[in-house]
Amino acid sequence: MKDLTKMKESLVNYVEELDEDNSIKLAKEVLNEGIDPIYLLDLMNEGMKRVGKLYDCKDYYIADLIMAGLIFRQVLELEEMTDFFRGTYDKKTGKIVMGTVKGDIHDIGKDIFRYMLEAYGFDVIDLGVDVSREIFLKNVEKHNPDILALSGVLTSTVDEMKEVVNSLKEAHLRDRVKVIIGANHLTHDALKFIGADAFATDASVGAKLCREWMNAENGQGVKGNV
Ligand code: B12
Repeated sequence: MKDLTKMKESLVNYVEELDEDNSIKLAKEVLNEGIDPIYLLDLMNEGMKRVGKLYDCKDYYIADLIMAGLIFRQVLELEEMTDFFRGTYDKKTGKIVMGTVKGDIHDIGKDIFRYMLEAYGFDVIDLGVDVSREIFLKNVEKHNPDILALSGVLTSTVDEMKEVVNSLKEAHLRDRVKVIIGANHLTHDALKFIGADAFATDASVGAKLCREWMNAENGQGVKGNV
């Protein structure tokens, strides 16, 4: 019988130490032991937070952040993980346009959110990273989504998120789309400042909220024009 608690601790430590081989090997092992994939992401996130702290203290450098990102990405793309996120809904729940705002190239949290939405049966148009307000606007006009989701891991993205929402207002589109913003640093004050409808510091909380919005809108989670 394997000691799962010890395995989980070791996994966070391996990520912190940027030990690629052992992180991936152990991630596979804990999945085989039946750990919830969402919980595995939380463990990986804990390791990333420690990496971030080491970077803050100047013990780690940008190359170390890159390495941490690569390790997380490989775990996210393990077969067991992609199987877990594969959609089980045969009807389209709703349509979402999403992306990381201009000035920010972090995409792991955004991608986790996307996988969760896809698993819920959303039709997702992911615009990628470093997306300008003009591109967001163009795609809202083009796709007429139910929801616009903005990611911005850097604290400096708050102003850009506000500008995206302002662009929607100027184009008279704000009332036609719900806006959710997501990142660790977001707060109620930031939400108010930006003018979005909701914020989440956790992708799974955000994805659940989007599903609730759709259920409230049409009672069945299926949009008429999808
Ligand atoms: C890996 C990493 C990188 C990688 C990113 C690789 C990639 N493909 O994403 C690279 C090397 C590119 C990078 C670059 C930089 N980084 Co960096 N990076 C990190 C690190 C270590 C982990 C980020 C991560 O992937 N975490 C795991 C994922 C799952 O977490 P997440 O993205 O935050 O997502 C969670 C939530 O935010 C939320 N979420 C995210 N998006 C969305 C969207 C929606 C709609 C919802 C609902 C939820 C949601 O859900 C997720 C959890 O469930 C963090 C440290 C940390 N504490 O996070 C620093 C960190 C974010 N980086 C930081 C910095 C400073 C930088 C650089 C400026 C460094 C530099 N000098 O160049 C550049 C910025 C480049 C740019 N223009 O964007 C700082 C930011 C500080 C700040 N105050 O803004 C951090 C916090 C490190 C630190 N402590 O200093 N980085």
